[in-house]
Amino acid sequence: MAKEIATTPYQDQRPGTSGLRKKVPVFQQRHYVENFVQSIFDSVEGFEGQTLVVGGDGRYYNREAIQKILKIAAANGFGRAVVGRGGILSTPAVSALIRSLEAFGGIVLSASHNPGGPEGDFGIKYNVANGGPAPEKVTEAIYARTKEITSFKIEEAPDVDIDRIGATQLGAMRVEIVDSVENYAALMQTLFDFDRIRDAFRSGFTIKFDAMSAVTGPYAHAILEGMLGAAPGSVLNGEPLPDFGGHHPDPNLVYAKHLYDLAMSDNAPDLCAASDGDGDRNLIIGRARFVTPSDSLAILAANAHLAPGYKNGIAGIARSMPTSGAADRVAAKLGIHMYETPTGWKFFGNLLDAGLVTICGEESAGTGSNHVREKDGLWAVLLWLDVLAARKQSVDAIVREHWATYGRNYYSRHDYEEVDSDGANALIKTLRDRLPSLKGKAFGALEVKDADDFAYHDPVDGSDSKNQGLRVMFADGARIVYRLSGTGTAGATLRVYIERYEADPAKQFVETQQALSDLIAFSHEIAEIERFTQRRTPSVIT
Ligand code: VG1
Ligand code: CO
Repeated sequence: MAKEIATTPYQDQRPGTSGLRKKVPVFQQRHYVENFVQSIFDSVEGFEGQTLVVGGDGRYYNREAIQKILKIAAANGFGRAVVGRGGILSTPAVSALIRSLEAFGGIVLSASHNPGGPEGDFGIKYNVANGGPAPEKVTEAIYARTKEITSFKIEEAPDVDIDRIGATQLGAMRVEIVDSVENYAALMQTLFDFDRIRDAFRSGFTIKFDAMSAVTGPYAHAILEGMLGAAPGSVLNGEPLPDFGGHHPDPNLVYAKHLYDLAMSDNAPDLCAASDGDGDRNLIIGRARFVTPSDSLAILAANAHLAPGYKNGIAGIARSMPTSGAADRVAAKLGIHMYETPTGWKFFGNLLDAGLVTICGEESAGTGSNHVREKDGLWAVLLWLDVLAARKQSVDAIVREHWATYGRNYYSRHDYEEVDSDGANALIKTLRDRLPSLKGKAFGALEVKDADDFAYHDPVDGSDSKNQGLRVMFADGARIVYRLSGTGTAGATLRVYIERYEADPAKQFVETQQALSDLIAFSHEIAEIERFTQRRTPSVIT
């Protein structure tokens, strides 16, 4: 029986860059999940009798949240819920399912690359019918609703058994438990030449893919080892654990250092790769060659036509503003348009839906295409594999050739994590006020050509997004960008993105931090980082 239960609103349920993310104990507060989920349903229309896809990355509290969501969805009038077995669905797999089932939307349970466990992070994100994260006007409506909500509807019924494939009834709603991997794997087969990749493995190509004890384990086992014949043991940490084995499931050079060390060692496989908690990010390291996410986007865009799914070429490329300009040079050469959007995948949805772009990417290790409306970690690995199999060259050789053709964008991101929020806000405010006076100013041999606060006008729906990051642009094309993270759950995280372009092939092999050292020093000076954050050095460098 559906019941209406009285509740008190919370004031802190504003979705960030990618959904609502908080510490687990915050979500465990009375009616915290119920309020947010009911607010989602209160903010959208027309789901009566429709399908909702539900799944998450398996982190602590995934199962409890799913039970609540199913009961609330049933009481609100959804006709069907489709859930990954055990509650497991990667973020791109949710997106793919929403699209193949023509569902009304979906709910993704994840805090992505943040640690899990009873004291770790949890998150809830709502995706719309195109399979992508809800646009800002929807997330803002949800937030407004959470501040006023006085009751929620919930089906009073025993928990659904989500571990057995099959269908059951929950009130008037049908619940279908489906295989977590099947639909996604079938989609991958339509995009890539599985025979060619299988041949490469048969001829001795080697891979190590680290699923970081998070959601991609089952996908990687089934696709890489199962369908493509990579050697057993190619997938590391392939079992999703509620606390990710106590690790930080963030595939970067800090949290996946063991993979980097392997790639640099004498026994390096041809390709080392990893994905994050919810399976939408990727890390690519060839033998002795780390590929920055910004370069990976550019290289994949330049080579996508080699894969069957993109054989007719790509319509355009989109990248988030802080992502390096490497992909811009590919777009220019291909004669296609390049779109620069604010951080977060939700800004790519309209461009993809309108057919303006085929490939999108972010410097934070997210790459994807029009096959879904989320970034997709395994997709990026498979596209790399297909390109490597087609070109029969090493990762290193492909990267070097790319730089020789297009030039190299030296790029690094410096994160100052969990700094004092007031200090971080003051830093941004002070710098924002100072931007006009920076123009024309010299820093060493570099002169500031322009400085602004990035704003985006969506060419498809005409919406505007302001205050998306402070940009200091130098005359030679170098750039420093400052913004505050919208995914953290403690204090504030200052992200500083530093970039310089080098056209001369003879100067393309300097160590990155070295190549950027003067800009790094200016990044401290320009924003007075130490004064506002009490930090001299970043906590994470990617
Ligand atoms: C970060 C990244 C951003 C990414 C977002 C979600 O956001 O910078 O590029 O889209 O995480 O990724 P922020 O606001 O903390 O900089 V994930 O893998 O959490 O879904
Ligand atoms: Co993620």
